[in-house]
Amino acid sequence: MKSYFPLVKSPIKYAGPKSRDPLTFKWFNAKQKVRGKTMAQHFRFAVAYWHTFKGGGSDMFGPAAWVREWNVGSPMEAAEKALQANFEFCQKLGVPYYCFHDRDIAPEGATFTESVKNLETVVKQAKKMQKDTGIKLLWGTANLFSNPRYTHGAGTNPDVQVFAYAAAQLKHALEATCELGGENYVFWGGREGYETLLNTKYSQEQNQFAALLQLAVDHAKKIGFKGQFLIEPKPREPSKHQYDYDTATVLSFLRAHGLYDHFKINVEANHATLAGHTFAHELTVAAAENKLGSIDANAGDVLLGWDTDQFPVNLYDTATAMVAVLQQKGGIGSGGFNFDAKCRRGSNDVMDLFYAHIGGMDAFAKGLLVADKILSDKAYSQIVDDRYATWKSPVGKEILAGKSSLDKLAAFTLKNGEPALKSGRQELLEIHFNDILLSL
Ligand code: XUL
Ligand code: CO
Repeated sequence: MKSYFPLVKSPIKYAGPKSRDPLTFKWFNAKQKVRGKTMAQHFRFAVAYWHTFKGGGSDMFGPAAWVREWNVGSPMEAAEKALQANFEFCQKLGVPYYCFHDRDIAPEGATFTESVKNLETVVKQAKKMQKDTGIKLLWGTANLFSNPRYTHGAGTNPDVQVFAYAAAQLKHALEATCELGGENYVFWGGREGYETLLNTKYSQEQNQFAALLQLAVDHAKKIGFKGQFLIEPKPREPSKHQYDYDTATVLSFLRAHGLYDHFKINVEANHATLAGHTFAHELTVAAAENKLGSIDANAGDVLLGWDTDQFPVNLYDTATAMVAVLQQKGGIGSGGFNFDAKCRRGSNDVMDLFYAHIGGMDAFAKGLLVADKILSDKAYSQIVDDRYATWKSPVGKEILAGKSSLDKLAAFTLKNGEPALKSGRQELLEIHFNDILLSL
């Protein structure tokens, strides 16, 4: 069979931090145990199909610019070649999962029937390749945003016929995910938002979106899909305002619509920053409710400010992110880390795909090691614990147990007077953090 990556002769291996060979891992050591789990188990890395095999380096000032050997022939021929490239790439990179939108793996046809047929054909091919290679599907999703029919949204479209079309597409994407043993199914809001409130019935659209999610939950039951449903928040792009703004918004939406038990969050780093949060903030909010389901581990560019979907290289960001991830008991469960990232337009060589993924995996592996050290560092945790020490006193315990009253606290305040001013020790903690990061 044709090789699309002939320069990578054998799977990428761990060679340790001293290695200068760019086709080795310096930090990601699949078998190395951290907190009782191997790195492979912590990360469950996945390759994002859309950027890696369907991306062409396009940006808002220019169309696709990359020549890819798998992107030739009829749309269905190209689809099969891209699949082959995907499985070769995952195997050589040593990544156990991939993830896709329905329209990444199979082209949209001239009619709905043709689109369904295309998807079914490709799913059969993918199933065989999964069996041959052992590479698995982390998650599937439906592209309910690229086709012009979804301009005004999919689930939140004011036209019920578009809603029905989206639901029909979702049905087949969910069934494809189920057929391929996908471990999760993702909803990213795409165009589920508004451009102007002048033409928008806000609560009607919220109810519609909840109805779409409920239909998916019902259908999963019907077809025996046992995977985890995930929602990926994003505040804007392409819409001016997207309903799944951030993790806190999504969790409250799920609660309000009786969907809370069926969904977890897929946190994306670049979406967090678009929402004015750090990546670690979004992970922390999700993990606080044991709702951290999976991660799109990319990065934005502070100077550009839009969703640039870059590979992560900033060790401070990966370390603070992993501190947040490790807060969730049991880790990310059936989820994993995909990069949802693309090489820059200028990085047009297929080898850049390897460098980018290796760099991202290493950055997160190093982040995990740093996070583990931070969380086990007594000097560090003592400073944080000391800040909250007074909550262990009788008055603190009584408040948290719901047994206090404003009268009691007024009496307490009369007796104790003005609280002492205490330092938050931010700078000291920042020094500790860097000491650990640099010492590893
Ligand atoms: C878009 C984005 C999507 C989702 C999957 O910003 O992040 O690619 O990850 O639909
Ligand atoms: Co994403």
